[in-house]
Amino acid sequence: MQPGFPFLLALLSLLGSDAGDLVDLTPELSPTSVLQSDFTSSFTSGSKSSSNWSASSGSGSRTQSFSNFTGSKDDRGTCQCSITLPDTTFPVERVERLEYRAHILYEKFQKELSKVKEYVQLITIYEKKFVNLTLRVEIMEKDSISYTELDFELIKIEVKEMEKLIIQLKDGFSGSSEIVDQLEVEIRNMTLLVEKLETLDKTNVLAIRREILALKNKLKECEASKSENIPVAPPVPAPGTCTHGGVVNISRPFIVQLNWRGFSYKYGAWGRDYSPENPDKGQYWVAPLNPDGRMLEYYQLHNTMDDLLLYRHAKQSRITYGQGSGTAVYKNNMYVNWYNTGNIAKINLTTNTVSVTQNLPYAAYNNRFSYANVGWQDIDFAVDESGLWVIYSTEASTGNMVISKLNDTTLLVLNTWHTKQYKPSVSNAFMICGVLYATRTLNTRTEEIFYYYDTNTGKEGRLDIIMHKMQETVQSINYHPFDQKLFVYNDGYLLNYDLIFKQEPH
Ligand SMILES: *[C@@H]1O[C@H](CO)[C@@H](O)[C@H](O)[C@H]1NC(C)=O
Ligand SMILES: *[C@@H]1O[C@H](CO)[C@@H](O)[C@H](O)[C@H]1NC(C)=O
Ligand SMILES: *[C@@H]1O[C@H](CO)[C@@H](O)[C@H](O)[C@H]1NC(C)=O
Ligand SMILES: *[C@@H]1O[C@H](CO)[C@@H](O)[C@H](O)[C@H]1NC(C)=O
Ligand SMILES: *[C@@H]1O[C@H](CO)[C@@H](O)[C@H](O)[C@H]1NC(C)=O
Ligand SMILES: *[C@@H]1O[C@H](CO)[C@@H](O)[C@H](O)[C@H]1NC(C)=O
Ligand SMILES: CC(=O)N[C@H]1CO[C@H](CO)[C@@H](O)[C@@H]1O
Repeated sequence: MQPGFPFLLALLSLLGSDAGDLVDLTPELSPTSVLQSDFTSSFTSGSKSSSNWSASSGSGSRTQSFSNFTGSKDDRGTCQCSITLPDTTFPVERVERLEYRAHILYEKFQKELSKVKEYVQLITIYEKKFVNLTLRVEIMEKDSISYTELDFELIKIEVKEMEKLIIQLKDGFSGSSEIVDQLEVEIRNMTLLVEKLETLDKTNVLAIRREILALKNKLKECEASKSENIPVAPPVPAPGTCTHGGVVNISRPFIVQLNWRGFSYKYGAWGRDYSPENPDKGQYWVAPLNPDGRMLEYYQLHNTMDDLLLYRHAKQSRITYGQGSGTAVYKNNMYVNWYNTGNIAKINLTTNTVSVTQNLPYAAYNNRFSYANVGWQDIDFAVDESGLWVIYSTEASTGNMVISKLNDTTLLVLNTWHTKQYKPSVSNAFMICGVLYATRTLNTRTEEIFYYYDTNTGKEGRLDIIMHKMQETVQSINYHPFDQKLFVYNDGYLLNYDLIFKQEPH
């Protein structure tokens, strides 16, 4: 007999259906007193509480105690002892079968026991995991911004796995176990909590994250396709160069400030000196006309844009012969139309003295062919990458725009181009890379760069680039080759525009 049998019995009964083998064993025990006594003897040695087992489980007259025996001494002094057994045939086979069954059951029990140990270990592990999960969920609950969708997904997967394991555990345990049940409830709770957290995502963190991700991907795609299409072209042409296909668009205006003389000085010009030798060192100049809209008398210079913005460190100068707002500055010299004449003058900005005057051949002047809505600008200077230009009209050109390249040292005309664009119907004009661009007024809020003349090719044509403005009238436009900006004097306000050039692969 196995000594662990009674324990096994007790345990198997706990395990429910697995103990079913024992149920049909029980009736076999009671009718056999011998079996009982045999059991009892073994019990007596191992377990005190079972010493009266045989007496209590008796049923009818056949049940007898093993203590019923008689002893005697024969005449030779030999002790004789005889035990009377009520059943004459001892069920050896049954006992052996029982022993075998007990053995099988014991092995089964050992297996179950090791399983239980395994489960206990698993449960410990999952309990730890659970604590970890709970902590994480608590952290997520506290800080609603820091959790991510991935966190949710991971926790969901883990909870799912644990649910599966718990179900397996339950199947393994045929009976019910409190720990397992509790764990199951907790896992259900966890699932609900995670779901609730997701739906409680009031700030739409997840949705926003998804959108950001989508946008990022779009950007990536865009960049990828961009780098496919244009492998080496720089985003903008290098400052001061002409490696582009001309102006294709213009930014909205940046309002720099009101001119230093004030709101009533609606006429004038401003810009930045350009010298190819020091392209980024040019001074900023502001030249408002007198309130008559004709005479240029005072102008100011600033070394930096900051100074200009703060109206500080200004160098103010006075001249007595300037006319109109067609002024330009190139290599530290200011170029103006000499008052009441068709002459042009060059003023050294360091000394504020006239260094050269020249007659501009055949140029119309004194409002003969000025710009639309702007008086006294029959002669308009322009500066681009290649140097100094002058835009005007002649009687011979019947008021159409004439472009001349000037020697900026001598103010002599180097070359002249005749356009088919009537100057008084143009609101203003500027030069970029040898191309004249002309604007016209669409309404009080917009101008249009509508015309170009390319002195490199002699070609002219239409454009339709919309140019927003702040006030009604554009008094002057000057271009700076290094900044690649337009400097616009707009009814007393100083505006800047960024130019967008056509990318030209070479
Ligand atoms: C055993 O049974 C007898 C008779 O039923 C009883 O008097 C006795 O107290 C019992 N002993 C134990 C240890 O239970
Ligand atoms: C939870 O477990 C992970 C590893 O599985 C660990 O990185 C993390 O720090 C744990 N969190 C807590 C709160 O214990
Ligand atoms: C499950 O959640 C309910 C309510 O949310 C709570 O009353 C219960 O104590 C939780 N059970 C466990 C085991 O955490
Ligand atoms: C020009 O630029 C403006 C923004 O400054 C933009 O809204 C417009 O669509 C552009 N036009 C063209 C034809 O690219
Ligand atoms: C301006 O005049 C000053 C003094 O005479 C001279 O040093 C300078 O070179 C002149 N600048 C230009 C651009 O001609
Ligand atoms: C401009 O004139 C000066 C003086 O005559 C001369 O030295 C220079 O080469 C001329 N420049 C051009 C571009 O013709
Ligand atoms: C206590 C008890 O059971 N005594 C029995 C012992 O055996 C004799 C004869 O076999 C019976 O007469 C007694 O009753």
